[in-house]
Amino acid sequence: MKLYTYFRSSAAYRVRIVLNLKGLPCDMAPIHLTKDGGYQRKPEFIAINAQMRVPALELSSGDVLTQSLAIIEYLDDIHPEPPLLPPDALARAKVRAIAQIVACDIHPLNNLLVLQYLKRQLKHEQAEIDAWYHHWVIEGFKAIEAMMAPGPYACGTHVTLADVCLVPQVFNARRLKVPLDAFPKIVAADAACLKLAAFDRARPENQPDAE
Ligand SMILES: N[C@@H](CCC(=O)N[C@@H](CS)C(=O)NCC(=O)O)C(=O)O
Repeated sequence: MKLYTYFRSSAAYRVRIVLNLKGLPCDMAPIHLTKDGGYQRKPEFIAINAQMRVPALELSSGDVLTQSLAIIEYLDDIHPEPPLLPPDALARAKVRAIAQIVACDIHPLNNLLVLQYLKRQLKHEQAEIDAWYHHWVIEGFKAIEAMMAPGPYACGTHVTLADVCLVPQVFNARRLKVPLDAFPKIVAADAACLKLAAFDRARPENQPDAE
């Protein structure tokens, strides 16, 4: 398999964690999202993902999957061990709710494309863009903090999809200097996850394209 990735992309980071958790070998194909106008906009990559985003996962069959949650669900279907969701339906819904706060509510408002649009098209000042970013992370993290189970991980004693989504979002929040003091459970779950080799190897700074 080949993962089209960018070291700082939190959506690609989610997929890297899952590949590692499941012990799946995968070549990394870095797509630089900012250099030369962004390699995601070059015709070679548009042929891979018409949405011009990472991650995209090329399977050995030649099929290409896009959207991190769809990729992760596919990997979990094909390689069920270790599972990313608990067996019980109620517990599964709780895990998915945290994952979706990150993937559907926080990240789409704060990803690079949106921040660039605020700056380039709508001409907002950097301070306003930073305030936008902080606001949406803090709103989402407040809810997640209230929903989290006693640890060590986001939903209890096993790593789940909630952790897979949360850890990259915490990385991003730290990079953009969002204060995390009000979120001790999130900070603790992030630290617990990063002690695991699967999470550590997926970190942006441990990628071949890290800058
Ligand atoms: N919902 C998508 C989001 C993918 C996404 O927005 N990726 C960002 C990087 S985190 C990207 O490729 N942005 C392209 C750009 O900034 O032009 C997913 O979960 O895969």
